[in-house]
Amino acid sequence: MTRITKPALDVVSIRSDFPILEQEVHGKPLVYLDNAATSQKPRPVIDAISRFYANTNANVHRGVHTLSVRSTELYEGAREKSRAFVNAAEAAEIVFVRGTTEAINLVANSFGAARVRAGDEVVISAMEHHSNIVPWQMLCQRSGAKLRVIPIDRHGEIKLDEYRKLLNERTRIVAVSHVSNSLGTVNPVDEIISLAHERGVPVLIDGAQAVPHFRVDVRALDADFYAFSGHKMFGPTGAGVLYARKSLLESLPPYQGGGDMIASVTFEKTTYNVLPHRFEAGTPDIAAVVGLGAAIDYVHALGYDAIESYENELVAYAVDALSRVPGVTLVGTPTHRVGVVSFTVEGVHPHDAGMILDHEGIAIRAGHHCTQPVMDFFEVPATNRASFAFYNTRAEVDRLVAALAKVREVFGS
Ligand code: C6P
Repeated sequence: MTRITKPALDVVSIRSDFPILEQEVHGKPLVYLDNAATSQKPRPVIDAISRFYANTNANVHRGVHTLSVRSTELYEGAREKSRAFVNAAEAAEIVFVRGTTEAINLVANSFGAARVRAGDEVVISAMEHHSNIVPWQMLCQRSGAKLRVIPIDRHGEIKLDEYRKLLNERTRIVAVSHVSNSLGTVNPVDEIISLAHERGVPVLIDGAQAVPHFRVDVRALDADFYAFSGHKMFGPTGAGVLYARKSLLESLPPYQGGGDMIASVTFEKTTYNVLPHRFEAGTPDIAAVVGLGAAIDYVHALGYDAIESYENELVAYAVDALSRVPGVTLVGTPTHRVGVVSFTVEGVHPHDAGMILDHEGIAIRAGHHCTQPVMDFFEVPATNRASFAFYNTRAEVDRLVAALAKVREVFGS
């Protein structure tokens, strides 16, 4: 008889990989619940970066000398890891960028210049991060196109019926988040993509808050563009990925000009490098890309099945515990949620709550989370946001809940 064992995470041992988690803040053990802003980095990632600078540092794609060859191997090795990570067909479809913001700006500029004209329409959703609003707004201002916004409901979910109605012969691109950073909603991106494709419209998915929590397969999704940041998935700041379908990428003009993106340059004419280098002008953040490769290895070693089942339980526990705290109201109650729980505390501004929690050693984010339209929709100036990673524990949720009692005590609410 085969026994199916539930994948488990050894969280005590995982936590020992993250040196930063060992410290105290204001005399209390740190509870880090701001993972959606940036995650912490495990020792193998920190070591990969310092090893790179200690042993290998040289520019990529430029030198015949040994260090440059090694550096290029590490950099291109990370590209192959990134390809496998999202199951892209070819490494040429992986463009290294600084992060999700740069990835979206790249597409809005390059795809925008090639394909978006006055009278055309760009569709986004009402729960987008500013990074997936402003670049499209700027494109619309430049081109005379119109920004159309899919509304959300009171649970914080996209209204698919309204989305269907927005798609038309003028739609040039759809850009939506896989997971909302302020509500935690997991959007039905497969359906969003297939509805757009029925009309021949390409789709960009902002995966910044997805890849830290579950496996993404760009081919199974049939995504045209998929963007994510390394620093939210246990890698360093400074390196992220734009996945772009090769046939699309081939048809797009370069985003920035400079070294490494060219094949030949004269004062009369420049010809461009092959993919993906055509979209990587200038010296990249090589060490960060190497660190991203190490982060991918780390996540693979834990396994997404184990990560998902652990986090699902943890976040369900947090939702339940927080919703029982008197005076606490959850903002966003989606059916399918990962990573994030936003809430308000009656009579207490989120910034004040955030400061008191900090004194208890608890790091959460308080603010609009770069999603001001979401705050407007829920008619709140800001929220408190606890965001989780696989190294967080139920005991930390309990600490948060206990500290919220203190918040209410201080404010007499
Ligand atoms: N959200 C947060 O605290 P960058 O800054 O380029 O790595 O990622 C931008 C970005 C894009 N999309 C989503 C869904 C995001 O959550 C973020 C970053 C952080 O929620 C910082 S504002």
